[in-house]
Amino acid sequence: MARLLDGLDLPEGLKGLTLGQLQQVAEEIREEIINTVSKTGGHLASSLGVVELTLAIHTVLDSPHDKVIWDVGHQAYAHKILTGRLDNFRSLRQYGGISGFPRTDESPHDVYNTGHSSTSISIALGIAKARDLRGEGYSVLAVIGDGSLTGGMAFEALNHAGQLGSDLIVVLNDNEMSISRNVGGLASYLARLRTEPHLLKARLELDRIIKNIPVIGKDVSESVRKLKGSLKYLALPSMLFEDLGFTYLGPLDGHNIPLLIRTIRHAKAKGGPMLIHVVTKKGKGYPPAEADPKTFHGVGKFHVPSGKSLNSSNSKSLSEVFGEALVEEAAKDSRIIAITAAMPDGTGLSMFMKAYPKRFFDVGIAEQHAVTMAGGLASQGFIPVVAVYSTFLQRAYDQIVHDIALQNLHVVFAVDRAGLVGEDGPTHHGSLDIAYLRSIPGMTVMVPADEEELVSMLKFAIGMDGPCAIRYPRSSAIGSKKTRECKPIEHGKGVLLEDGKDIALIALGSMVYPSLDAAAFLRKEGLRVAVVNARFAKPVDEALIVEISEKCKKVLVVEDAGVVGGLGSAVADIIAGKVQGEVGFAHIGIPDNFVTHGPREVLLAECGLSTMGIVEAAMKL
Ligand SMILES: Cc1ncc(C[n+]2csc(CCOP(=O)(O)OP(=O)(O)O)c2C)c(N)n1
Repeated sequence: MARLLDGLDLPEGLKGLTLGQLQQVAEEIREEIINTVSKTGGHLASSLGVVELTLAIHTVLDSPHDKVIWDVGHQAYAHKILTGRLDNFRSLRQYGGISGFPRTDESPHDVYNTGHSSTSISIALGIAKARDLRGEGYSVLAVIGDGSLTGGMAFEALNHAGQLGSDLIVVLNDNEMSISRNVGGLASYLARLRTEPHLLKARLELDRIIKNIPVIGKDVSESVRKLKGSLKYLALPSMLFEDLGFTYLGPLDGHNIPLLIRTIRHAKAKGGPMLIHVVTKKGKGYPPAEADPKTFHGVGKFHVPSGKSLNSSNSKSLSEVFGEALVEEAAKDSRIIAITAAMPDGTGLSMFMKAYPKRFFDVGIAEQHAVTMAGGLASQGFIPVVAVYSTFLQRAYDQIVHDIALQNLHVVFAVDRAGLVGEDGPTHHGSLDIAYLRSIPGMTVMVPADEEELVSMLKFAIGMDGPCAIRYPRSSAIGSKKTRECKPIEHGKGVLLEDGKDIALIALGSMVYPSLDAAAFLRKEGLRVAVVNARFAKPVDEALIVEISEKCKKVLVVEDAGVVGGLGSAVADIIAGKVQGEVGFAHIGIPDNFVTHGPREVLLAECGLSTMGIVEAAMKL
């Protein structure tokens, strides 16, 4: 049967549909999302949860004249389908295909490039203010999840927006979940709003009565004091959003299309800062995702009828290797604490969470707080290990500098998903960490070549003093491909893996094995190639670099990190300042631009970071 979706002129076409037709479109969108994500992987559960909400938004608003901003943007698949990308949707997250996140270069309906959490209200407020300053008249609506609302920026923006009073609609999409179950006092507060709506309504009514009683000078009138002091008033849940200056509407069923349409219309007509609290089910409409929204938050390929993963690899991820090793260390040293910012599973810390619940903290999507809290713990003699993805640690830069390094505190940063991450694309690539960490005084930065080195570095980091980071990519343990014994880690020392005279390949982390392969290839061409595993991006092994540069006279640095400020810059400085005689130098890494999305291996090869890319760069040199 022909789909209604295919015949519509979207998004305008939604406006003339009956409720029954909108519900049919919702089902068709769900099917399209499930079928596509089962082949491409992606953020399934979050997107399924907002299908009705997205339909309601695009039925009421006139995008792109009206602006819709999706927080994180991982839930915007229905938005993409409804705004001109239905035909292309099957290319989701594929190299050359449409992105898994809103992209301004993909559609005028994507107002902002997003991927990191808790930014939507700030963006929306900025756009609303731009509109006001120009005297224009469009609506601005931000959709933010309850998980993303745990990020400090969201509160900073609510605080400011409430005061400015501009027309702005914030839709709080409350599904009780971040990636894992949402955490913190805010989650309990939202639960109370959800479960006791009658108490909330009573509070709102009383608040409105109080607001309408005249206040004389500095003194609050007698009746207000009486009302505020009454037991009834005190027993009611306070209205955080109203106190911040928003009009609160909700909680309402986020799958009820007519109710959503009515409420968004009302919010638009009323004006001022409006907060609509919708309650949705993550994974809605696909039983395996409803039953296990955590697994289906971000999935690889799966079998649609059963929901079973089609991922055939059974080797461990480096995150799991890290998590297991940390549990082992924690058994030996009770000072070890593990901290995550809403990613216990992604970072491999879920084992630790189960084994040592009292020494484990999920702080919510609050990387800044995670780092500074670690500083507080370290100042009292604990050894905090903060496991955060490279791209999200960017957010806590000042905290690393000011609250950790400047105090010379012993905090270990486990920097996961370093380098190119693949299908999530430019917002998620962890290409800047070497540069931003290397520039901090007193920081140690280690990069393991394989799982054994990762474990050794973790042990070493726990045993040392001062701030240190271990950065490792999104990849599996290389297992049987591993060809080398791991020599003990020495602070600031690299390892000469193969000696040679014609050219030295100085490789960092995941580039060590491809460099060994490239050296083997070049040797067949008659070149005597030295290969160094740099191990430390800071402090760099100066003595080894001077020695090998003077010997080989040609040096190629290979790293899966940004070329600006990466290991290559450090090596170039050493060669320029300390090495006698002429040395030919080249450096390959992630170029100075934002790399697109696609399979990690394809993106690495595009940057020249494959065995043959290294061979080519070496030959050129
Ligand atoms: C700064 C930052 N930290 C972590 C993440 C990883 N992340 C992506 S989505 C998500 C959970 C978001 O939860 P919520 O806002 O409730 O949306 P839901 O997926 O439940 O719809 C997290 C932690 C991120 N995108 N940005």
